[in-house]
Amino acid sequence: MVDIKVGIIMGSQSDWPTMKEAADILDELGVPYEARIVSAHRTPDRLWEYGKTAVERGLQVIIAGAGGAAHLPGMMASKTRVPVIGVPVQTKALSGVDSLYSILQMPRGFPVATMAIGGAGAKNAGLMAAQMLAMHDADLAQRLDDWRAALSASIPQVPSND
Ligand code: RP5
Repeated sequence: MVDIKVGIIMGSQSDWPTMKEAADILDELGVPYEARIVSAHRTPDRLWEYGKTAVERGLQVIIAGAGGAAHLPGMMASKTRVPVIGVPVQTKALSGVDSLYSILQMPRGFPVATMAIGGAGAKNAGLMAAQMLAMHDADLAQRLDDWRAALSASIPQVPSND
């Protein structure tokens, strides 16, 4: 059975195109994960159950994305000591600043590691989760080092006019 250490959760199906960026980079790095829709407002019992069982199920990091009144990452952080990385999903009305502030401004005692708004934040959340797991996984650490070196090598020194 595959050992799943990363949970990707999101408030709505509409968050998936953003959160898929986290899933894609984890795929690229060979990190197994699960993806679930867990809404703080629409499915609070599902949220509670997910948080209550996260440690015993072996999760080591949770990536939580939500938009608007984005309570999911903070509520998940209140329910489990598994580290939560929050991804503010870009919204139409307020461009994701609402999501950012909702996720970022946690009270003392219940931290959420908050990423940038949108796809860049989701991709960085996947990378951050992989980096956390790489602390105790030498093969993954090597894959991450290779990935980072390839990204650096892809950046030209001289700007192009094309
Ligand atoms: C939040 O409300 C979700 O995380 C989503 O970003 C936003 C809108 O949800 P839908 O109305 O598209 O389902 O709970």
